[in-house]
Amino acid sequence: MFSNKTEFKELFLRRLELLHGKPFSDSSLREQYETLGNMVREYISEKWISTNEKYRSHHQKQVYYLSIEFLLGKLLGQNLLNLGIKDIVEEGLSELGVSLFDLENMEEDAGLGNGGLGRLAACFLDSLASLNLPGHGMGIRYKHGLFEQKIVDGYQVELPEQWLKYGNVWEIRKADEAVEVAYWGKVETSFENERLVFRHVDAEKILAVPYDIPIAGFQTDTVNTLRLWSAEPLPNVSCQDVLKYKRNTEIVSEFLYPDDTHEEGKILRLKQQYFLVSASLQSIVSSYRKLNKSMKDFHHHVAIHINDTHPVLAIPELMRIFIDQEGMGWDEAWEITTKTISYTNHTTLAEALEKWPIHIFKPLLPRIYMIVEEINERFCRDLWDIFPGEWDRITNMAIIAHGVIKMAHLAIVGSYSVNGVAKIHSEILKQREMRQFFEIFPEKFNNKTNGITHRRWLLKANPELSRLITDVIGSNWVYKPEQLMELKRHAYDPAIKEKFLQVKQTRKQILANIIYEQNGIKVDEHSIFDVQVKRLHEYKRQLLNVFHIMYLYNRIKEDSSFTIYPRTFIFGAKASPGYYYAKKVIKLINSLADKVNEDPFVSQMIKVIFLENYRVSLAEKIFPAADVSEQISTASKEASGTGNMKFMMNGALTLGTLDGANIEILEEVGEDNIFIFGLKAEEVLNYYENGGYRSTEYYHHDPRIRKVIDQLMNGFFPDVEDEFEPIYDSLLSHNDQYFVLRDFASYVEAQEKVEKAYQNQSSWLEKAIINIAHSGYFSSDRTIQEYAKDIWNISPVRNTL
Ligand code: NBG
Repeated sequence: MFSNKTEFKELFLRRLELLHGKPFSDSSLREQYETLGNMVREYISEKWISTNEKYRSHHQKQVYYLSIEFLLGKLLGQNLLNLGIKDIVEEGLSELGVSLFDLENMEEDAGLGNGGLGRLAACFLDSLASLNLPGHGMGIRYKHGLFEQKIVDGYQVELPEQWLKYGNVWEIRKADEAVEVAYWGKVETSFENERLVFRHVDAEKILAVPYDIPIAGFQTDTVNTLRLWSAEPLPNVSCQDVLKYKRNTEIVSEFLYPDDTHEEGKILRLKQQYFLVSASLQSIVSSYRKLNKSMKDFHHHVAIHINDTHPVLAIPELMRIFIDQEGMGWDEAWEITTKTISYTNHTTLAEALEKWPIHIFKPLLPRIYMIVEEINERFCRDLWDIFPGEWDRITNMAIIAHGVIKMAHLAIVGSYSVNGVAKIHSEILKQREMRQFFEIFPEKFNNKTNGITHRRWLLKANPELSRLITDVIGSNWVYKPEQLMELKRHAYDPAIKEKFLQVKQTRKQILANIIYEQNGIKVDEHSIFDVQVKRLHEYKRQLLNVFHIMYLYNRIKEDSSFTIYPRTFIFGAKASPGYYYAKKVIKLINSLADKVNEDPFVSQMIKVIFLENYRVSLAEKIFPAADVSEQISTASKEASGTGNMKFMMNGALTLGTLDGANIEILEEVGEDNIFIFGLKAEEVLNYYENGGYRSTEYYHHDPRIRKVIDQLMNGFFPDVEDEFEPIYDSLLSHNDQYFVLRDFASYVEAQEKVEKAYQNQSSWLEKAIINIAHSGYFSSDRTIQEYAKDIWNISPVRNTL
């Protein structure tokens, strides 16, 4: 297409005229963005086609990663970087008087996810393609991704997100590959040709139309596919109320559920889950059929991964296809299904473990329900053989019991691999949450510690730091992130430390400018940037962070000689719209921000910033600027965390509990280069099991805590009256389920250590560089290589044009 900037410019001008019917001089930024986006997609197309041909002709085993969320962010910048054409494009545009930066800003974030789980899926896609691994994503093309957050008077207000308002240059609609998905109706059973035949009749059918997005690997010709399904009415459907049918159909892919932990018992959610699964499996099976191979060999050519339990209906759906469409018997279908499907668990929070009431499930998915019932019966029979007479155990482990279907049980029984996402999380699964399953299927359980793509979170997000690293250790780390370890030798070199400091200052200044633009507050770029960005949830304990800031405020007010090193506390968090308590915490952060920032004396030492609408593109500005990474969840609750890895890779030091991947960060960097505090997971779990914690004791015995908690209610925050009563009650009347009071003293102490450590700038810089050096382990390339080898059994295929 183009191989230098002159060719690029010519083509760009011509394409712009063809696409928009006007000369460049009259074109808008949006039109220029669309032109560039289309050019880049076409640039990718040739590689895309040849990658697919290669996979097909080599009969390569391929993996399909089914996920209800893909939190992609913006694609233009990453595509330019991965294709290695960023410089040509940037220079060419600049000669035309256009800034690439401005064009990148025209793109909307593809926010088809809530938080860590969805972003992990996006990082995995980047790693699969960059490692030349045949792996594709399948998800839902929500018309509205995660809501846009506005802060009005300190409260979160949700606006519908509109990423498709101007279309999406990256996708290709494949109308001829649309499939039908059937709901409701009933199942008719008959005996034909000596076998039972099941027919799903009187169903309401909808059309699933695929939109394919190319996923280009980094400096390779491999281009994989992310297939997103959109729900549409079937043409020519005859029904009484066509408008209602259209509405019922389109709503299936209209909204992403804005809840990353609580399960909403909504029929629509179940409809979405089956929509994703049924459409994806039909399309996988139909492309397998084109290989002319026997269905008996399906699992040798196809691996299907389910990202958490949301796509677990893949198990009964694959059974349905094998039995009802391919004419297989149960045993054979079951054998192939359970050799095809693997499952990742992402949480042990009880409220997040999906359970569907039979009275919702059965009428909506009658044939699928029959299959789940059969799976359950056979499983319970097997259990009876192993544990005769142990009714309680069998009821506990059953897939269907007490009127609900337990999706995690179905996932474990129907897949060959079950993994957690950090060492401690996988251990908790084996030893506690899923212990009874581990006892009978020990071989299924394994750990795959999460990772992040260094291409987005370092190369793209922090070009300044990336250049510095390359100056110091050469560019091999870009291809092999574990080689970041080479940096460690240079951690004590004063000249390099100085350069690192300059980069950090540059990035802090960039974020300070954004803060000023968005919040109208000037922050000191030489203060410690102490950051907590993640979904708002009680277990993540933004409240602990808030209490520490309130405590500092009180100290400064009480004692005029008390001083601290200047700090800017930065928050970013969306609360699920129905999560009442989390929204109270957002209001509290904003009330505190006003109190602190408006105080002429206190604000010389501390500032509190709440950045609204936290999302991937904003995150790319935040991580590079952070000094301190707040990872302060109640131990045992955060399955892994991935933000912790992004901070580390950008040279921030972790202040955290021994939870999730924090533990592995500690193992990597050593205790001198991280700040650990608080209860350990064992201790927390022990309290839950045996009792023994009384939050009021901490309230009465620690005056610092008492003062802070009283301030929630005593008018300290003007004009909010009893706004924070639910928080107050949860801590004192409901015994503080997340141990905020219990960990307070230890947190304050750790914060004091952070402050002291920061003031020894030279040693702080060493610690920061050591963190970057060790962050290679947390590249999703490492994670994906482990999945590829241990779970999926797939190997790289190099596509050369
Ligand atoms: C989240 C966990 C995080 C973890 C991500 C990715 C869910 C259900 N789980 O700790 O809370 O990092 O998954 O594995 O969203």
